[in-house]
Amino acid sequence: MADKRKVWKDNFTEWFHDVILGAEIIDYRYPIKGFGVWLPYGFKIRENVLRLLRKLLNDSLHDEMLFPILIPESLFEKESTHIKSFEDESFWVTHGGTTRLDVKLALRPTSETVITPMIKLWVRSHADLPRRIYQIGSVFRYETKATKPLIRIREVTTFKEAHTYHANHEEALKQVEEAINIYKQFFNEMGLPYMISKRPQWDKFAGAVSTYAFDTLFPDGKVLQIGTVHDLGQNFGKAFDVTFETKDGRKEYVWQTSYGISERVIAALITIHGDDRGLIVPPNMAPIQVVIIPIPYKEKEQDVNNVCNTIHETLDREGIRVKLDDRPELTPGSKYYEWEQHGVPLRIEIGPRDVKEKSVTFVRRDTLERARCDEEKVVEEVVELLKNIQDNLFERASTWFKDHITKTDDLKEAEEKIGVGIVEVPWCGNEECGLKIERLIETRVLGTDVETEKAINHKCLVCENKACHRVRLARAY
Ligand code: P5A
Ligand code: ZN
Repeated sequence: MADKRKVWKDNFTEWFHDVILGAEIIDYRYPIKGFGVWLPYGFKIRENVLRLLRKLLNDSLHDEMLFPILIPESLFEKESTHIKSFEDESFWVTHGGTTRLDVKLALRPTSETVITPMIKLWVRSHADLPRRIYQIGSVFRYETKATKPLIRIREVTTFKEAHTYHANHEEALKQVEEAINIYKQFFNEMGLPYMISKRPQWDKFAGAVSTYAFDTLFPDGKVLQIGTVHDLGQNFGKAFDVTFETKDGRKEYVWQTSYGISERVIAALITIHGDDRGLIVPPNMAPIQVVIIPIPYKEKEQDVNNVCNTIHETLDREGIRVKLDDRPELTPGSKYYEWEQHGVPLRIEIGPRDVKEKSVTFVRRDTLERARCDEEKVVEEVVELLKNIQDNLFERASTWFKDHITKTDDLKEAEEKIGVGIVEVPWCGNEECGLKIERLIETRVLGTDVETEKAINHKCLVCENKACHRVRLARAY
């Protein structure tokens, strides 16, 4: 199916900037690069996203906590791979007032080195494990690549990070699986298509044994990493000397995982569902699910307004997030424009004909189709339509996503398809070949499929030796 969204696709960057300001999501004109202000409408979307995340985590035995924002250099540098990667990417506090500090303090870019030393105080024996905690707050990364609204920012204001501690590696690996399942549910509810790849060794999280990443695809053919799950092994346990007593009285280092999500998922929500008119917010996440717009006609104003008020009350009572836009100074047309741009999934129009026929008119934001129903059936119809819109958005996005994945054994075809989407090619598994292909066709190796990581009967695209995987390639944000 051809995509009718033209501006969205051909001029994606401009489209994205227009939408986040036009729909009042976030304003990055604050005079520090990569720092922004959540606007009221964006804040409400963020709240809905976080409500879902909190529910999924609380229901699976995670405890929400809050840790300090500063890390003394002496702690931060304990895990050597971790500090190597994050040292240059951190903001550092060097002074208290005008006095130079004895120990520099980093603004946390992530909190492994904040939480692990505290776990050392709390965990004594296997009976204290497992422990699953998470926090939601700001982290700071002095990103060197160009910053991008919601996508690559320097104050990540919506960083949900989970950290778990276990008595053995099997249990930690089970937690990795559990985390992947939690994120699958999360993205399904958001209506976002994704693929999960085991990142190659040279692109894993600093300090991790393995990294599993969720990637989604943008209209410009580039992938965006929208979440990661890491098996940290005992790397931090050893660096921070966190031991516990096992069942048979031995001392062992603790096993860890961590997984994180940021406002990038809101960038994905905006981008993947939007169209040439602006945002389309899936009903599950929409601050306003239904907007009612009166179409007053001379002498019928009072009747129209009465019906609008009744319907507003009826829907509100049912727990539907509904708004009646009765601003008298604006024309219905300018209201349509505004709420379409803000992505309200369903619009109800009520005019003199509707009043007379005791009916209401619907316009759905995803397809722009119109429909009518009896006034007394309005609740059932709204519930049904919202569900329909939610499902349709996910399906449309998933189809588009699948249509942009190409499997090929041919280097030339891989090169052609790489600017359009994701390409899967046979790979021998050697780092050298992986890095070579990244240079050869200007791409990124996303990694291998976690579920079908079995041997295949093909030749590596680079060295022509036997391939053991299909590896995914794409240009990436
Ligand atoms: C897991 C949580 C971590 O930091 N420590 C705690 C682990 N992993 S991560 O991959 O480095 O980050 C998790 C997710 O955060 C998003 N992200 C960002 N979003 C916006 N701007 C940034 N500068 C930024 N950096 C990371 C990514 O989605 C990443 O997967
Ligand atoms: Zn090879």
